[in-house]
Amino acid sequence: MTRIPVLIDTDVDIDDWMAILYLSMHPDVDLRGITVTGVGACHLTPGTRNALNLLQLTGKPDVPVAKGTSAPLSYSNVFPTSIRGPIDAVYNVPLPANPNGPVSESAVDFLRATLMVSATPMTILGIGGGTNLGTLLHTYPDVAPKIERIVMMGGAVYVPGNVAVVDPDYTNQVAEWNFFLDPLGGQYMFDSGVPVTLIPLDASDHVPLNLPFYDRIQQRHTTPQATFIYQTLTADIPFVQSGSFFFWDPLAAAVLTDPALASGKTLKLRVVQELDEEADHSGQLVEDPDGASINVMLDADADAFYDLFLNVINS
Ligand SMILES: [Ca+2]
Repeated sequence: MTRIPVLIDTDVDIDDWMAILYLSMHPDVDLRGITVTGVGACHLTPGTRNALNLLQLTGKPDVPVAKGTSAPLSYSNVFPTSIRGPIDAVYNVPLPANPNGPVSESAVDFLRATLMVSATPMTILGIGGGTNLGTLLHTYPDVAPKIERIVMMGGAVYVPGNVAVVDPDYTNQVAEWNFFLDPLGGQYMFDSGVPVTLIPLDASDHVPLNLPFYDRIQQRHTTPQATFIYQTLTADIPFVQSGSFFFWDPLAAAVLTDPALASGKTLKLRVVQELDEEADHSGQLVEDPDGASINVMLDADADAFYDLFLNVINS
């Protein structure tokens, strides 16, 4: 079969590392580039370096990496510094150094140029929120027909959000981080007309990253990529034990290659833009008859995901 041409937009968090390595190893995927956002878990410069080094680890050092921005299109919410530091440092787990640097173009310019010259429409895995992708689609709507679809991790439709779980200083109980950090970027993606397959918390809540999974990867990590994932999970074993760690971005990556892993329905959604510091709903996804038609995954097959993920990263 023809391999799927894929671009990844990422905030290079621990689950992004797993999603990037999974797609880089999947036989049906042709990874064409990675764009990094500093509006998320990583800071922009270390995150870009880590993306390059992950490509070195997986034997694809020449896949281009482009730096995006560190500022969201709306508000100035940020991920907790206590988490960003260890993520920037990859928990001090060693990665081989990629001799290449990032491309000179910005993420948005790189995405536009890459999409426009592609002979066939490309698929984008959006695992870093809507800043880079929303800016691209709002500024250059002519790229929309060049995108087959966006598979995006983000949002919470019928389940609670995860913002205050991670940072109790925020009052928001209804948003998921990717939409919370840039509600406008997310809305721009929805407005673009590009088909979106959304993997919200409704789906990822079914796929915990817990000790039973950790035991499996502890027993079976036969490649440098699987060994790296095992080492990073070991480095953050309290998170694995916490009950609040899920396969957010890797599930989205796996749905990109194997859509039958998840199921859901088409909903008309918009992203709440208004910020209310006392009972904040910004970044919430709400159903709206005038909203964008989004293919929303609401359930996922955890056992099938675990088997697929472990098989790909160990092959
Ligand atoms: Ca992410």
